[in-house]
Amino acid sequence: MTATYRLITIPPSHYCEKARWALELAGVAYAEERHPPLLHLRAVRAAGGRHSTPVLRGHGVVLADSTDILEHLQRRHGERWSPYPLDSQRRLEAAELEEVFDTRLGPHTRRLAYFHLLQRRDLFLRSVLAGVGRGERMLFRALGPLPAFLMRRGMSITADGAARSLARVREVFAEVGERLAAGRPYLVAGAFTAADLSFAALAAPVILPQGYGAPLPSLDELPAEMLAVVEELRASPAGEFALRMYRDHR
Ligand SMILES: N[C@@H](CCC(=O)N[C@@H](CS)C(=O)NCC(=O)O)C(=O)O
Repeated sequence: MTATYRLITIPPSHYCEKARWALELAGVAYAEERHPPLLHLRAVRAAGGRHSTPVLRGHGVVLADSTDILEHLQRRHGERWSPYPLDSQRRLEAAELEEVFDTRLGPHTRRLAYFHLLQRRDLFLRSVLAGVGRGERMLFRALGPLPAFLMRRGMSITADGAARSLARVREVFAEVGERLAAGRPYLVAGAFTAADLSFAALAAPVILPQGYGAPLPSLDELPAEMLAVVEELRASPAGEFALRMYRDHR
């Protein structure tokens, strides 16, 4: 297959994972171009994006948001997998849940994970530099503590911020758990949709599932405090659900 799409990413980014996973389910060929945080800006702008990853470019489109990418896949490549149900009520439900996870879950799992990872330079570098080109790898290392400083400032990554984020994550996990309590296998209707994919991908930084599309730390190398969080969330009904989505659909 010829890769006619380019996907600009930050390797461990869970919004990028959302796009990668969807592209793969849709059976669409793409070439991923990985950049570390901050150094991603030049590549994002050159590809026609604003400041964030993922950016998907090709076939005459530039899409700078993960949800826009899923909607595009539905419109143009929906034969193998349809992210949104065809029934309009269910479609709305899936899109609303996706938005909830994009806005109320993603920023908090990210802040929580970075809070712990930034205290372990070895784990942090391995994760953000995975698959990055040699020049940017060297430059990122040469910048020393500056990227971590700017990331902490840009995302308010502090102990208080991480504690608030953990509370937000627990809230969304509880809501998802309640939704699944009726014994339903998926969040909307009887099929795997954008809602399930978004939840699992955006929960991934605190669940650390097998099959994630970029290297994440393994459980046995996590700082004790982060391990406790991951174990708690994995054991919840929503955490078990996210792990199952990875097992069955990734
Ligand atoms: N709503 C966006 C959010 C994407 C996002 O927050 N991406 C992060 C990586 S996890 C990013 O690129 N942050 C760097 C920046 O915004 O400068 C989407 O769904 O694509």
